[in-house]
Amino acid sequence: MPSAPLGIAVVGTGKMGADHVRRLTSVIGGARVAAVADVDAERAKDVAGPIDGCTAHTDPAAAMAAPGVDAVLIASSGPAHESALLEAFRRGLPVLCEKPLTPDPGGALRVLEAETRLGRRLTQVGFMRRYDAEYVRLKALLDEGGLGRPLFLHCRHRNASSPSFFTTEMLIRDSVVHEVDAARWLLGQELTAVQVLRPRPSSYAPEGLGDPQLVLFETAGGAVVDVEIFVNCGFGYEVRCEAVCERGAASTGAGTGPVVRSGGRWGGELPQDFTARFADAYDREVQAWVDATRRGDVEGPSTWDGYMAAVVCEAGVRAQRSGERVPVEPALERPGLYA
Ligand code: ISE
Repeated sequence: MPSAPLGIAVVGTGKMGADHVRRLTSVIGGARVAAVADVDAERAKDVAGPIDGCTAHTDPAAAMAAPGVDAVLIASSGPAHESALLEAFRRGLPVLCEKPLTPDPGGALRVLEAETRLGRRLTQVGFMRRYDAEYVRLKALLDEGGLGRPLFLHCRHRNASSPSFFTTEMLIRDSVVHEVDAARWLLGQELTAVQVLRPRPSSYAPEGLGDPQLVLFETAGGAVVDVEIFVNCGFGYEVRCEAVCERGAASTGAGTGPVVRSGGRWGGELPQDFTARFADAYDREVQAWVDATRRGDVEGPSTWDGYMAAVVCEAGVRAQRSGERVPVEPALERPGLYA
């Protein structure tokens, strides 16, 4: 492995980007933040300021062209990912791109085609649950086969509250996209059809937001995946997944942290958001990306995984609108690059 740290351009310095800058500078090894870009020039300057030799930009291409940049971490909003990815490809820079790869399958397909034309993988998609200790253990249990064939995945995905810009379709494209990737990865099967049931929205949901919803997926191997998505549950950040198989069941997210006694109450504590619940997973994900990139490798969730997630979510949004069962129809088969 080269001794010089990997110089990274971080594109997008909002909540997730700023958290990754903190992680790259003070948690993980082998990396330095060489440049940052954000549409908000002041925010970019504030983030770059304390970091030695880090330059601040508003244009992602300028950050990628800055001195000392070897790789790119994209953490801007989903709709901005496609152009940043294509720019990184033009420069031959390896990328860690936050989920979703792109919110729409059309954009994801263009990214997939561009990477396929290059003939080599440059992208790892930031599906961090694949790096969470409990999910890794669940995956190992399912792969070992002792529990038998999976029949159901029962998933719950709850956020204390949603940001002001959140829309009903983002419940699928921005939130359930995690379960889409986790289910494909845990089961090793594609999702083939989707339906969405919508109860009367919570009176605590922002005006016009269809929250919560129940999303049901069928899989190629005959399993069923149900996801309760509830982005204004009010009480905390809770992500659970229970696999029910022919000979047993196993779950993540049981909340086995410290038991607190305080204020006349007894019980566990809930994290309030994903940066806290998945902090270790993000650390492992980014360290794995930096290590692989320094070795000249590309690992982890691929552009194909990002494309398939976008295709499934598109079917999910159509099911959300129509109330019908919608088949998942990718435009192509998995290219050899992603075998
Ligand atoms: C957010 O963008 C995330 O990725 C979180 O993990 C998810 O829980 C949340 O619903 C999304 O909005």
